[in-house]
Amino acid sequence: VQGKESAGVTPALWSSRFVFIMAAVGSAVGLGNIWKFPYITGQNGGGAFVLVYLICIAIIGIPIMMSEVMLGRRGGKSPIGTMGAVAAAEGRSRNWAGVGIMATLAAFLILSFYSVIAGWTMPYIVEAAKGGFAGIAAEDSGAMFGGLLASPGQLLLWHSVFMGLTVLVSAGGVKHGLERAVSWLMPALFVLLLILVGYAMTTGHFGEALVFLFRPDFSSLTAESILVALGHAFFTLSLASGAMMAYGAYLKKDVSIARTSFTVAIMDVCVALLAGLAIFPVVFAHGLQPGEGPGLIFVTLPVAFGQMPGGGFFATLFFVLLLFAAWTSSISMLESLVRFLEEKGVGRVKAAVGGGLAAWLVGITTVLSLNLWSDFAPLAMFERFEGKTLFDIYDYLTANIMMPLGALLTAIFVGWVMKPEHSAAELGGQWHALWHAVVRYVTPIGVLVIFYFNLF
Ligand code: ILE
Repeated sequence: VQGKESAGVTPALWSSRFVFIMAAVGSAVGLGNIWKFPYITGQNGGGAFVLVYLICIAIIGIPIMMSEVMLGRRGGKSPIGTMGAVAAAEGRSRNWAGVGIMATLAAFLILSFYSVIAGWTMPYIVEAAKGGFAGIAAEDSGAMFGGLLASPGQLLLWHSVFMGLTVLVSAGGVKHGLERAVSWLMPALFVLLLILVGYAMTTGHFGEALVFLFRPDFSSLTAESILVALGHAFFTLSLASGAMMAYGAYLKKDVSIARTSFTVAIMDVCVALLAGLAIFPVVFAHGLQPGEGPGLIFVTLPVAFGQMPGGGFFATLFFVLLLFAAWTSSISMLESLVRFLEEKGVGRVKAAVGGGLAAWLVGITTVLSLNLWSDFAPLAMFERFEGKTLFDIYDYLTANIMMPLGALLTAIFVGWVMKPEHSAAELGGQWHALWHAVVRYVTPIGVLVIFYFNLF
């Protein structure tokens, strides 16, 4: 099925395994690790949630990542094209392309709000560079963040800049630029997180944070928390959004998909845990609320930087790196749509601009749900969506419904529809049997059970 014949598209392959890992890590590591993981951990009670998240990554996320990269490499097209082509090659209905359509749609919706959140990093860079965090108290930091959210104009401005940056790279082709950017970005981010963790150790509340993050208290675990943990495993690894499938299409034949997927997942988890270790000691030291919500890192980190020697410098660097991490993720969210449009004969530049513009428009509704529309809960008639703004709904719909559903269908496809010889040809002997058993049974049953307990 190595069809690279699609209209005018000649994707260059990644030049090495290292480059693919960098691109995949660039996609995986983003706001999900540094912004979302800490705040949902705080909202869902800590340790037990973290444990479930780690289990979901290990037994559901990694096998699905292997599946998506494998399918992508086999199909060699956009996720929509790939699913249709691989299914047809198995003698099955091309309607399996629906899995690709849902992934592309999820990625589009995510991109729309991701860009708004990523935009927050830019006023923080400006503020940090001006030395605005020096000695800042927790209340003032909270007020500063509140001020940003209350301003639709500011949010729109930064959302527009961020979407522009995303389109810029996407239009030039992801391979170009990404290779070089990510290989220094990820190590730098890592080092900076370590410095932050080092600071967090001096707050006197590090032990408390360790207990919060790693001592499971199962009484705080609800069926919904488990679903959130599952959804986050997909979100943070960029699964069920076409990203890994699209990037897999550019992967050389001789690269081990299993080893590569492990590496990416481990790096992704490390960044998230480091972010948690950097943030929660500060939360406890300043009497902030772990369950504070999406503003958590934007309220806590300025306080930490404000007290650290050289804090202005480190804060600036941190928010710059966060911006870059979000950037290398957002371009992967646009990739499946752009590749699909390319296959339909639209030029890459047009496809990137068109896709980005549409996501930007939808993103405006997220901007508004943070202020003018903050009381607008369009699905309030359903108990589950009570008090949820449009932004909350996009987040819930993508991470908690579309991604688990997409992953479930992917598992069914590779576990039950695709012939094992075909997946073995891509995955190599060593891991194949274990992987196959997992995607056949563990993944589908796991996702179904979690869905079941959330519905009934
Ligand atoms: N995986 C990335 C993150 O965790 C993005 C998620 C692509 C949509 O931020």
